[in-house]
Amino acid sequence: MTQPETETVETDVLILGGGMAGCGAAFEAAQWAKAKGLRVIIVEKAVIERSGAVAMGLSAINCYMGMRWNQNKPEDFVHYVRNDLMGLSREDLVYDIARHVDSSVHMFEDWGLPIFKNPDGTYKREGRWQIMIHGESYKPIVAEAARSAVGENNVYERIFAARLLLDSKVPNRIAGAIGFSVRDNKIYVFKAKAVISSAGGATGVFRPHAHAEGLGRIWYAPWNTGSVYSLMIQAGARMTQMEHRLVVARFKDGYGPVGMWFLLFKALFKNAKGELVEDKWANLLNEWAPYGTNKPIPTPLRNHQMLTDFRAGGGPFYLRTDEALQRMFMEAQNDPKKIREIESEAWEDFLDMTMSQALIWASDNIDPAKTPTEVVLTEPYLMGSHASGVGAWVSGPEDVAPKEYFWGYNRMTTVNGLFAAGDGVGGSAHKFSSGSYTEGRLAGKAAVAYVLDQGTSPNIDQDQVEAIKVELWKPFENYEKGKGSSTRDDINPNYIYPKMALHRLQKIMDEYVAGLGSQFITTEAMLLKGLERLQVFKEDLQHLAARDLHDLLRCWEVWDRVWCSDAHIRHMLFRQETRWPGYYYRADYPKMDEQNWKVFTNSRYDAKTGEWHLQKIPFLTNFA
Ligand code: SFD
Ligand code: AMP
Repeated sequence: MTQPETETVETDVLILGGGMAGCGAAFEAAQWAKAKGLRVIIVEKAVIERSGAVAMGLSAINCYMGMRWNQNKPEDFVHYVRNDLMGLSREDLVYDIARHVDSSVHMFEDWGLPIFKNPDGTYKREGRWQIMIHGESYKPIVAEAARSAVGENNVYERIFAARLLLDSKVPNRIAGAIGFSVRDNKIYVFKAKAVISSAGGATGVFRPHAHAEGLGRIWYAPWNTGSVYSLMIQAGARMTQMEHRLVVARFKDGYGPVGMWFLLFKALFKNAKGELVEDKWANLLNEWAPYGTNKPIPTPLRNHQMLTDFRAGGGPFYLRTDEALQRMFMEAQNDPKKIREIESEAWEDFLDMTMSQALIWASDNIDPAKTPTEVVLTEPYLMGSHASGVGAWVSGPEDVAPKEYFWGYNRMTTVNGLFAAGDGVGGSAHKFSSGSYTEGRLAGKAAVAYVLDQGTSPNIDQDQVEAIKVELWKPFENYEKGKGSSTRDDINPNYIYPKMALHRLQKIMDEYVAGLGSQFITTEAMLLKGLERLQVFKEDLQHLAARDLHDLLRCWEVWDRVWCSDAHIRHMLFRQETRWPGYYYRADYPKMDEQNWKVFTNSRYDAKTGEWHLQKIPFLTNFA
C-alpha cells in the first residue's frame, strides 16, 4: 500500500461511533449547535443505518419507565439497577437516564418505530422495564434522524477512529482524533473542540463458544471491538469498574436473548433432570445478601446458580419453551388465530434481533412449542449498557450528583472536552438501546455547552500526527518486508495476521482471566500470569501484518481488544473479592466484602510512563 493521502477536517463537536449513543448525541447536539452556528460531525466505521449492536434490529426496548402512565418512577429504576449491580452503580447517572429515557422512546415512535400496544393504548410490556417493538428497522429509523439533524456532509462513514489527539499546549484537553478510511487509502485528522466517545463495547476479547468459521457468532455485536475504551484509556481518561464484565444466559449456538421468554412467556429454566435451577439453589443467594435476597435475582447470581448446578451434574440446561408455549396455547383455548399470534411473537423475537437463532431452530428441525431449547452462558463481554458497568468515570448531572462526582459538564470524562456515552460510560448499567441513546443526548447537549464556554481552537502537534500516521500504516510495511519468505502467505516467520493474533489473545484471556474454558474462575497468580503473557504478546503484535485495508482494520481492532484486556486484568487483580459470582470468581477471595470493597475501582493509564494507577473511589449516592 502506498503512503496514504491525509485530509484534515475541523469541527466543534466530534462524535466517534454512530451507534445508539452516537446517534442520540448527534441528534441532540445538532439542535443546540445550529442556533450558534457550530458544526457537529459523526465518524463511523460502518454506515450508521446498519451499524453497531442494533444493526440487525431489536425486538424490545429494555429501558422504559412509562411515566406518562405512572408505571414507574426514576427512583424505582435506581433501586432496580442498584440491586442488579450488587450495590455498585453510579446512581446519579442511572437516575439521569431514567428521568429522560421515555422522551427518547416517544420520539422513536413518532419517527415510525412500531411499538406493541395493549387494547388501552399503553405499550405492551415484556417486563417491568421492557417494552416490545417490531424493531427490525430500529437502527435505520434512529440513524435517519441523526443524519438529517447534522446534515449529510457531516456524516463521515467507513472511517475507523484509531486515536484521540490531546492539545499540545493546554494540558489534559482534547483536540480531536485520527482515523483511517476502510475503503480508500486515506487518513483523516479531525480537529475538534469537544469529542464524544461512543464507539461501543468490547466483544471478542474472550474465546467464544463458536470457533473456526463460526467465530463471529456471538451474542453482542462482533464489530464492537472496544474502541470506546481503548481510545479513552490511551488519552489518559480515568476508567471505572473495568473488572465488571457481562456474562449472560443465551440460547445455545444462536445466542438468542432470553429476556422475552423469561419475562413475557414465563418460561421456566430447568436442568436436564427437570429440576428448577432457581428453586434448587435458592439457599446460595443468602451469601450475597442483601442483593441476593432481593427480587429480581441479580443477573450474576442467576448465572451462579446455573454454574453451581452444572458442577453438581445438572447440565445441559433448558428454557422450557415447549411448556411455556403449550400453556399459552391452552390459555388461548387452542384458538388457531391466537395460536398463530403467539407463534409469531415467539419467532419474531429472534427474527427482529438475532436471526441466527431462528435459523438454527429451522435448520435443526426445532419447533420451540415441542422441544425445550438449550441455554448456555456466554463468554464475557466488556460493556456498560447491559447488566454490567465498565467504562469511563464521568461527571454526573449537577442537580443529583454527589459533589465529588461533578466537575462541570454532564458525562465529561476526566479529560477536558472529552465526553462519553452508552457502553463508554462506566458504573451505570441497564441503559440498553434507549438509555444509551438518551445518554448520547445528554452528552451531546453538554458537549455543546462546553464548546460555548471553553472552546478555543485546539492546538495540534503536527509531529505527533505524523508519528501516529506512520504507526497506523506499519502493518502494511510489515507485510511488504516480510512477504515471500514462506510458500504460504498466511504462515510467515516475519509477521502475524490479525486473525491469528485474535486467537492468541482469546486463548490468554480464556485460560488465565476467567473465561468460559476456566469456568470463570481465576486467582491473583493466574491473573499475573495472564498479564505476563499479554505483555509478551504485545511484543509480537509489533509484527502485525496487513495486505489490504480490511486487514488493517482488523489489526487495530486487535489492539483495541488488547487495551481492554490490559485494563480488565488490572482491575480484576485490584478488586480483592468476589462481588459478581457467575461473572467471575476470584477463588483466592471467594466472598463479597462489603466493608472493604463497596467502592468503585478507578484506573488511569499514563502514556508518558506506561504505568497504570488504580485507586478506590468511595461509593456515594444522594438516593435512599
Ligand atoms: O435483550 C466505531 N441490546 C438491547 N437493547 C434493548 O434496548 N433491547 C434489546 O432487546 C436488547 N438486546 C440486544 C442488544 C444488543 C444486541 C447485539 C442483541 C440484543 C443481539 C443492547 C443495545 O443494543 C446496546 O445497549 C446499545 O446499542 C449500546 O449503544 P452504544 O451506542 O454504546 O453501542 P452501539 O449501538 O453498538 O454503537 C457503537 C458504534 O460505534 C461504531 N464503532 N466507529 C468508528 N471508529 C471506531 N473505532 C469504532 N468502533 C465502533 C460501531 O460501528 C457502532 O456504530 S438484549 O439481548 O439485551
Ligand atoms: P436479555 O434478553 O437476557 O438480554 O434480557 C432482556 C431484559 O430482561 C433485561 O432487562 C434483563 O435484565 C431482563 N431479564 C432477562 N432474564 C431475566 C430474568 N430471568 N429475570 C429478570 N429479568 C430478566
